[in-house]
Amino acid sequence: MKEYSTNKIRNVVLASHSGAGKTILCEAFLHSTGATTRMGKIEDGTTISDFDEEEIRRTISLSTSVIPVEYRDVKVNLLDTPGYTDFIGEVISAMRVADAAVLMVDAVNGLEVGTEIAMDYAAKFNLPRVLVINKMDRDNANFQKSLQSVEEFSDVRLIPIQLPWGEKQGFKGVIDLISMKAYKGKGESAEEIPAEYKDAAEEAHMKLVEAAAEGDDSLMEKFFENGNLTDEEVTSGLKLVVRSGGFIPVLVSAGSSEIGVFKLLDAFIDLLPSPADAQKAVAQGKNGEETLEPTDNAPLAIYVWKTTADPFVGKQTFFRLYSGTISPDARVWNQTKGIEERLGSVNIPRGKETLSVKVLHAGDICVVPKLTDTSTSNTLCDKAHPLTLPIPDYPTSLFQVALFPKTQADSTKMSSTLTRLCEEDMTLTWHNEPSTLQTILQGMGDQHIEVAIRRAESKFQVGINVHEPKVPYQETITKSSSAMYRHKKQTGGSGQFGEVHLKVSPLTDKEFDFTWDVFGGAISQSYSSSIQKGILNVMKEGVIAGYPVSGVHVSVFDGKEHPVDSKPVAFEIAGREAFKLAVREANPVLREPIMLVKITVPESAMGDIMGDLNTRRARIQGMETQKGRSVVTAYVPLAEMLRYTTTLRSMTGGRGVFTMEMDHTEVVPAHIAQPIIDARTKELESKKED
Ligand SMILES: Nc1nc2c(ncn2[C@@H]2O[C@H](COP(=O)(O)OP(=O)(O)OP(=O)(O)O)[C@@H](O)[C@H]2O)c(=O)[nH]1
Ligand SMILES: [Mg+2]
Repeated sequence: MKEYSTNKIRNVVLASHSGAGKTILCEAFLHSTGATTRMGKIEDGTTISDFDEEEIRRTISLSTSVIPVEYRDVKVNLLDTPGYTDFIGEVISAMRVADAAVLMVDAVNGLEVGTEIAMDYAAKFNLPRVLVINKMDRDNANFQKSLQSVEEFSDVRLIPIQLPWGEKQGFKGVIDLISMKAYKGKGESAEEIPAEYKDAAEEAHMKLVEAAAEGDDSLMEKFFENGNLTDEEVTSGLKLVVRSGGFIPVLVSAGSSEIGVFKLLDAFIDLLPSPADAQKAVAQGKNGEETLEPTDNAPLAIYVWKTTADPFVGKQTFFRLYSGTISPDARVWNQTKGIEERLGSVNIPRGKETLSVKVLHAGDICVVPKLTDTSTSNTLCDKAHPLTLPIPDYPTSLFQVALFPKTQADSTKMSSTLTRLCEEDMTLTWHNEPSTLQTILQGMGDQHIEVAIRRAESKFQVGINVHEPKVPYQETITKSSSAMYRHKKQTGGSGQFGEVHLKVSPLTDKEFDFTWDVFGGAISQSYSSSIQKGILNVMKEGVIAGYPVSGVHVSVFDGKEHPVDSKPVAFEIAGREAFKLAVREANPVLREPIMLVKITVPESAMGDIMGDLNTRRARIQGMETQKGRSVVTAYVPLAEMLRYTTTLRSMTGGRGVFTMEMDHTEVVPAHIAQPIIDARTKELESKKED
């Protein structure tokens, strides 16, 4: 691919609710600029952007693709993100490296929650924004209503710079309010605005000129003097107000019929900043913060925003070059990992394709193969000039599942596969839960998990079954109790004999304590470690419900031994059994993790949320409302929160979010504990029968 210098690049993230038409719009840009010879279709799985097997199967985007569009000697790197909320991590990573955001709404549906979330993130990243009202060709498309729905939500003013030329099946093209010309179809040539749109266009033009004048004091003066500005002045004023976040320009299109595409590209190129004049990135250097100059001769600074591992294609590392240049075979320093990496070829990604370049200039986005040790969010730089670029905050993934390998062969490959999948995705994590001995995968929602499991299967040939995870209950005792056990096997051969008397008492500040209180040498202290071993083994397995025992002090105070038949194993068994008996008599209970939960929802959903929390044994700690959003904090048992991600989403139409962290443990109420204990008793009995 052709080389593009810094000021000839635009890095633009496309973000919206699922289905607003981002992927097809990219397809339209590629087709209308001649990069492809035909438009791909979502339904046929033939788009450049959604090339992944799972994307094709589900007909939605699941990860961000880079679509470079070459137009007017500029390269617009479009980052086509997934709109489905489970994949918000992809949107965050893309926004991290974009200089501007194009937000989209479907002209029939108006503002939907996915676009609201995207708008919030774009504001958080301080990105200049434009809004595209797309699918103007659909039955029931309504420009004014869609615009209004966004205006009601947005803190930033919206200013149309185009009006639709017709609507629904009659959507012909766009009326450009800067040049005051009409553009049919793709927008190749200008014509007079049709008479019936003249008045509306005049009125909208004046509003636009006034908004543009706000960009600059000298423009404002001119505007007051003459009552108008030239096209160039309007564009330069708009550029400034868009960059300062003062206004969001509004455009219209119909991606699938390629209407308005050139005028969109014109707006991206004219109004959105190139890396040379975008907000500058800041990195942590040797002597504190350093502002990165987006030029070729500045010290090298690279942020890795995406990696993909594929056993066939190998590892691909996507990064943005913030400053400096790179060429094939360059050696770079991975500051995060403290290792040197050698880049092989340097390529521009376009969907799954990679187009090689000789030099990559500051500001560009590229992909390189085979950087085995570099992972997402790493910084690459010059070893002599170490830099670290900040990693954005990702939401904590709270949707958990327990994983079980389908076969023995799957079991040996499962953890390495999970590690690779999680390395690619900042919102996916896994761990082995010691208290339940389960392998836990955490993601943003059921779809996110499902996609990960399918990838494990199709890419890494690892079969995994998914279950609801066990709650990490703990068993503990609530009073002291003593018990004795005699283990005796003295028929034939070498015998076994050991007798242990012990006392268990509750311990609040520690998991376990053991004291040897045998007086007069009834049993030799040399058996102490065997007895302890027997006890610790039971503690792991549990006594009443199969969960680990904790908070117990054990005192061994008496016993008996046999001069010949006593041996360590006999005492291990006696210790184990005596402990079980003692625990059963010590009013054993289950304790459960109690989470501190913070739920943020639109105020109107508050009633439903509170009603639902009441059914979850929640203890409300606080409630406040600000700017139409309510925040509830509550203590809720983890057992009641396992599928809350899904519940909250359906109660709030996807507008609710929550966080939770383990706060303390509490005794499980008897009516809830009993069925758990009964189930375990049954399980043990059926094992005995086997
Ligand atoms: N009528 C009409 N349909 C469109 C237009 N653009 C896209 N579509 C259709 O709308 C559906 C969704 O389009 P996509 O491009 O996949 O939407 P997206 O925003 O990428 O969706 P996600 O990847 O899920 O976030 C597809 O069936 C498209 O064919 C348009 O301009 N007009
Ligand atoms: Mg898409």
